[in-house]
Amino acid sequence: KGHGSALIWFTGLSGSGKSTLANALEQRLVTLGVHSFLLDGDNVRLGLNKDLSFSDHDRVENIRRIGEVGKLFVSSGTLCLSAFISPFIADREQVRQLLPQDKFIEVYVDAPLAVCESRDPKGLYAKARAGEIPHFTGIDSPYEAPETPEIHIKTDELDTPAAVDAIITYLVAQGII
Ligand code: GGZ
Repeated sequence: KGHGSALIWFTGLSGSGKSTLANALEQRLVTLGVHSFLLDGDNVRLGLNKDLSFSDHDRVENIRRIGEVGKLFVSSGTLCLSAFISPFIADREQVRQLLPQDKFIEVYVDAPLAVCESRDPKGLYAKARAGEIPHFTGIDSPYEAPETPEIHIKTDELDTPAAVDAIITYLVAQGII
């Protein structure tokens, strides 16, 4: 069945649950017969953007390129999901400006730093605290939270299926799916 295209932009700290939520949403969309495509670190930072580091300068370029790729997917009619920390408000707003107003959906995947740090699925926070990973977001590199995201998910209060439900409800209400 037909559906609208859009760029669903997940932003949040490492360990906040962006990838988990984006993957769960992708699975749910499959069951609804909606074709989508997920841009994440696995398919972008290891490929298109493998020349980029985690300096502020390179993060800006990382997000700029992902925004342009997302725009291409949207212009092809795809529902595109993207899951990157994207720590800077200005960069996310620049991506928003690439798209028609109703086609950029910012999802703030919100968990307190202490919660992300306690999850530490890859042990990266421990390494960052030990000084082994410089410029780690939330430790010695900033994260600028969205002020007015389209969707705000507190992952320490809502389980993944409920969070997916909230996003699906929004997409239906907007007439996107
Ligand atoms: C933050 C880092 C860093 C530093 C490596 N700071 O939890 P993860 O491992 O799987 O997700 C993080 C990912 C962040 O890449 P993004 O492309 O999403 O970042 S940004 O949007 O800011 O460009 C983390 C890992 O890469 N990682 N070094 N210094 N996260």
